[in-house]
Parts: sequence; structure tokens; C-alpha cells
Amino acid sequence: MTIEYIPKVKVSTKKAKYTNTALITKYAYQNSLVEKEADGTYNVKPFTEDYEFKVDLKIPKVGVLLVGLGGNNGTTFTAAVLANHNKVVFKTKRGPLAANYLGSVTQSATIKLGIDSKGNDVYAPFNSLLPLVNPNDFVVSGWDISATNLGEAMERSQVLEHDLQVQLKPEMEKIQPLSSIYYPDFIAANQNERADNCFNRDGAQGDISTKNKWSHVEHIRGDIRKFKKDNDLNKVIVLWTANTERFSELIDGVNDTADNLIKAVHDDHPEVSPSTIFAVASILEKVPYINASPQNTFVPGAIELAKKYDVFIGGDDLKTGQTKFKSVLAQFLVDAGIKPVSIASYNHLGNNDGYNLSSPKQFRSKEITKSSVVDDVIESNEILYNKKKNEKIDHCIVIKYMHAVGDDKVAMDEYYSELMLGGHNRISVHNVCEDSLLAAPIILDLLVMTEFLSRVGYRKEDTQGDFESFYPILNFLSYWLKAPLTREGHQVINSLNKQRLGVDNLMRMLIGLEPLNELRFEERLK
Ligand code: NAI
Ligand code: DG6
Repeated sequence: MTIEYIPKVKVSTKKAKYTNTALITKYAYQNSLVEKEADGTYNVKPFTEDYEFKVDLKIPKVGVLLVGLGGNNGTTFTAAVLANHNKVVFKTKRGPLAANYLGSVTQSATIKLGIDSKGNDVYAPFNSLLPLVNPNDFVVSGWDISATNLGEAMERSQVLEHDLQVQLKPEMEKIQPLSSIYYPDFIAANQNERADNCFNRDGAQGDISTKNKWSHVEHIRGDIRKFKKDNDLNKVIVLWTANTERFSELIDGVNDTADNLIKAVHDDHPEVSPSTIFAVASILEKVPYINASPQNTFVPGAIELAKKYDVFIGGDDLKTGQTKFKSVLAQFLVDAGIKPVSIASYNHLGNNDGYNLSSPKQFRSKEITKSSVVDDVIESNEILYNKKKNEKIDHCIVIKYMHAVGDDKVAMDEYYSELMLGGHNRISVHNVCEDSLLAAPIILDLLVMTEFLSRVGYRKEDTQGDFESFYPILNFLSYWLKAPLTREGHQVINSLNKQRLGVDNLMRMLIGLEPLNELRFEERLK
């Protein structure tokens, strides 16, 4: 089968070759193995490994199933896809505005390619380097425990400009969320009133049953298969953007291995959460599953199941505003040799996410993902943070629900740092914006990248065996996630710049370019 792919970025290299169906690239991966001796000497051994990569050039028809479709993120994401697909222009108080995807790396950011003849940097759109699915072509559906159609759910969310809501409503209200499972113990009690669309409830407001959990898995698998068939899709991706759940207790014999987890579902164990039920169903359907919320959906048994079925999983929690900023600012301070000693992070928000998080167990899940973001920054500098003394940054997270501000989340941070010779520095950051307008483009990027990464294969150059897919824990997604799910035994990297460099360099490598460097010899050598 021949594919009509005409590269927009043509690289003159022997390393990358286009065939009728694929792009094949040779790449020499270089790194250094470092050992530190007792006297403080570092022994560094550079090494090189030769790889061959293959990108399938055919862009598939992609279906997206969101768990929590009727929420602020779900409706904002769906509205953004429809508005861009239909090229909607809407009135704002500042004048007409054409639909766009600002805040999305894949749609609105660039990657540096190289320099022009005068030595100036040249950038190309991120999505021009390789064939990525166009989000305008996504087929979107999903589940919600609330039966409200997406037109009314969009109005309920109070995120979008009024004229945009008016224009989108006729199409949005045709979308009805599929019924879902509701296990009241996992989300805040205050969510009960909107749970009128649950297939484990007897009627709209009848009794809830958390028994027959395996039938819940089967029901969701059936929904995935039907969605794929009805819409003639090549690929489906499931993403959890429903309410933050409490953490599941990790219990040996229950959720520690894939087999035990499957048994626990059959046994209706109370520690199997809805988000894990969705994960099990997706993995068994060989459909990638992303957790855009903080809870520990990926208990060890779920991770083992993903590995067993070789299905991509990614998570946890979207890195949107305050945390994204923190993963840049904390790294900047530490890299400058300045020592942050405390970070006080305060939020208030008035949307349904905030309402759910006003319950202590659900807040605790969010507190965990928000707190972990400076861990690797601390570990990166032993001069500032003495490991033996267990020196850390005093880091405090506060979230308050304040109905009046709706989706306009307010985030305030104070970074208090030690300077030279006993000096101190206080940086205060005040950030206000529609939370879901930051979150929806990130959901979009997670989906676009997960689909793309599923079309990339690799093998050691000397083996000539089959091309393998990436490790099932899809850590290339970490740029978009607050607490990136990371391969067992490996360090979690939160630093935003490192995460982004990994993604940009992958895209460059696949078209035959070397990793980015800023040596700028053209300017700096005589
Ligand atoms: P939301 O409360 O507006 O939407 C969540 C939706 O999930 C609701 O419509 C609810 O009915 C539904 N739901 C709850 N349990 C369900 C289940 N078992 N099955 C199907 N649907 C279910 O919340 P929002 O703002 O959309 O956020 C969603 C998630 O994303 C939350 O966990 C939040 O913490 C996280 N997040 C949100 C960000 C934002 O900017 N809005 C940023 C980062 C993360
Ligand atoms: C308040 O913290 C509610 C949360 O859902 C956040 O809005 C969300 O997790 C985004 O957090 P951040 O820290 O990336 O802005």
C-alpha cells in the first residue's frame, strides 16, 4: 500500500529514508555511564548504541473516549475540537475570534530545526516534522455518571465565551454521555446529586451496587468495541478526566500483580476503583489508557497487566498551570545555585473539580501529585540539599473551594530562597485563568502524542529483528503530566525543560537530525 506523505521538513541526510509506507531512521544514541568514587572523583565513560527507528506514515482514523465527558475538561475539549473542525468565528468582548488551539504543544508550538545562512535560529511548527493526527478529525465520545447532554453540560461548566456556546450548542447537545459506574466511596459525597447516569444503579436515582465488578469491565469493553465499530475507527484511546478519586489502598494479594487484580475484580474487592476498572477494560481491549487525574489508578497489578498485554499507559494528572510553572521556576532557582527553602502554594477555585476536592481524601490525592513536583530538582543538587541530612524544600499545598470564582482558578505561590551570605529572596506568583482552557489542550496533546508514539518502532541496528514498540509506561508524555508514571527502578523527572527536550529531540531524531545543542559556534568561534 502506498501512502501519499509529502514531508514538509526535508532533511538532506542518509540517516532517514522514506519508503512508500514508512520513515526509517538510523540513530547513534550517546550517553555516559558515571561512577562516583568514595573520594568524590567522578569516572565518566561515554558510550554509543546504534538503533534503527521506523515511523508508520499512515495517519489512522482515531476515536477518543473520555471518562468524565460531561465535566469541565470533557466539554471544553469536545467544544474545542468541534469549534476548530467547523472553523467557528465567535464574538468576544474584544471582537471576533477564530477558534484556535492555543496551549497545545502539538498544534501551537514550534521546534528549532537549525540556523539560516546568517546564523539565526529557524523554527518549524511542531506538527510539521512528522505525520501527526489532526485533532479536528478526532471522533469524540465517552462516559459520565451525569446524564446531562454536552450542550447543557458545556453551559453548566461556564468556561467558554457566550457566543461560542450559542454556536456550538446545536451540535454539542446531540452528544449524550454513555452511562458509567459510580462507586460512591471513591469520590466526594457531594457528587452524588449529579450521578443519574450509572449502569450500576437501579434506575436514575435507585440503589447503587458495587457488586459484579467484572460485569462492569465487560460492559466498558463492549462500549469500546461498539464505538470502534460504529465509527469505523482504526484506533481508540481512553482518557480518564473524571473526578479525582481517593487513593486505593495497596494490598498484597489484591492489587499487587496482574492476576491478583483480575481476581480482585472478580471478587468485587472494595479497593478496586472505577478508574482502575476502566484501565483494566482498556488494557484488555488493547487500547491505550491515560489517567489525567491524580489518583493511583495504576496500582502495581494494573501496570503489570499493561506490560503483559503490551498496551500503552500514561499518567498521572494534568500539569497545567501552577505546577507547570513550579517545575520551571524551582529548577531555574536550583540551577542558578540559589536555594529555595520553602514553597507555599495556595489555590482557590469554584468549579466542580474544586467542589470534589473540598473533600479531604480527594484533596489528599491532589496534594500528593502537586507536592512531588520538586523532588527531582532537590535531588539534582547535593551542594544545596544535603542527602545525609535529608534536606528538602518545605513545600505546602492548599486548595479551597470558592463557588463564586467558577472555573477561574486563582493560584498564589511564594518561593522563599536563601541567597549568598545569609540573604533571602521572596518571589510571589499570582496566576488566574480558566482552568479548563489550560487543561483541554493538554488532553489534546496527550492524545495526539500517544497515537503518534504507537506508530513508532525501534530495534538495535545490528539485530535486524522485528521493530519493538516503546515501553508500555509511556514516559514521553511526562511533559504534560504532574506526577509522570515512570518505569520501575527509574527516577521520576519533573523538570519541564528536561521533559520537553526529550520530546523535541525524539521528533528531530526521527527525521534524521541530531539532538538540540546551543553551542552556537557560528557566532562564538573566530
Ligand atoms: P469536573 O468535575 O468538571 O468533571 C468530572 C466529570 O467526571 C463530571 O462530569 C462527573 O460527573 C464525571 N464523573 C465522576 N465519576 C465518574 C465515573 N466513575 N465515570 C464517568 N464519569 C464520572 O472536573 P474537571 O475540571 O473536568 O477535571 C477532571 C479531572 O481532571 C479532575 O480529576 C481534575 O482534578 C483533573 N484536572 C483538571 C484540571 C483543570 O484544569 N480542569 C487540571 C488538571 C487536572
Ligand atoms: C486546584 O488545584 C484544582 C486542580 O485540579 C488544579 O487546577 C489542577 O490540578 C491544575 O493544577 P496545576 O498545579 O497544574 O495548576
